[in-house]
Order: sequence, then structure tokens, then C-alpha cells
Amino acid sequence: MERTYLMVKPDGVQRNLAGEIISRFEKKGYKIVGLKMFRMSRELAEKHYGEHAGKPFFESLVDYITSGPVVAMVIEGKDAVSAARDMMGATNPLKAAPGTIRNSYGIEIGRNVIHGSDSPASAAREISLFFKEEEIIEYSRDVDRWIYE
Ligand code: DAT
Ligand code: MG
Repeated sequence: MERTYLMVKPDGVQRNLAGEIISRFEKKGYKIVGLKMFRMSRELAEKHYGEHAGKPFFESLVDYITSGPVVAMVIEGKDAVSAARDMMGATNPLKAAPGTIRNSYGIEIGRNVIHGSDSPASAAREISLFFKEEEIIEYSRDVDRWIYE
């Protein structure tokens, strides 16, 4: 089982899409093991998006992600990292496959509604950046036997 870090970005929260987006991962069968709302500091945003420092969109990306509260979650399940990326769709919502979250709810690349870790290594880094160990809840679900064979 794998864990990934997902985050409804400030536009998603403002547009009342947080519940809808959380729901997609719940309904697929992934287990939520961490969930919270917070507003990101500039310092944390620059750390989170460190790989993009120096790119032309970096400043506006940091402005955007710190512009309001985000809803962050850690989900757990089989191939969670790549499956969540597939469910999100391409970075540019207009290029995202129909039915994906970004395709369904977004238009512009700078307002693409959701973040998700792009590899198991990024997932580990981002989970520890945003969640304390005690904020990740380990529990068993009876329904898992109807989700996994
Ligand atoms: P993703 O969020 O799909 O992992 P990324 O890590 O390449 O994409 O970029 C992080 C965010 O930065 C992305 O969600 C939106 C923004 N972004 C990326 N490329 C951009 C570009 N060319 N112009 C404007 N914003 C961009
Ligand atoms: Mg990325």
C-alpha cells in the first residue's frame, strides 16, 4: 500500500469543491489517513514548490497557493501516487482528459484546483512537510475486503 499527498488548492476551496474532490478519492476506495485545512505560509509554499524556483510562473504560483486556505489530505491504497495523478489529469486543465478533476473543474493552468505528489519520493517529502506524524491516522476499514481481493 502506498500513500500520497493531495491538496485542494485555494481556488478549489473558494469554489466549494473541496467536498466533491475529497469524495472522488473516497468513492474510488482510497482510505483517507490524514485530512486538514490550513493556510500556507510563503516560506512553506516556496519549500513545497522548490523545484520550480526561478521559473517565470514561480512568484504567481506562490501568491496563488498562499492566497487562501487549502484542504490537504493523505490517502492510502494500491498505487495511490500514480492513480491519484491520473484522477487529477494533466497540469493544464484544458489538456486534461475528460472526467479527470482538472478537466471537470478547471480552465487555466494557474487555477488547476488540486495538487498531487508526482512520485513516491515526492509523496514522502510532501507528507512530512505538511503533516506531523501524529496527524496520520492508522486504522482498519471493514470495507477494504470489498475493495481489494
Ligand atoms: P503539477 O501540479 O501537475 O504537478 P508542476 O509540478 O509542473 O505540475 O507545476 C506545479 C504548478 O505550477 C502547476 O500545478 C501549475 C503551475 N504551473 C506549472 N507549469 C506552469 C506554466 N507553464 N505556467 C503557469 N503555471 C504553471
Ligand atoms: Mg508537481
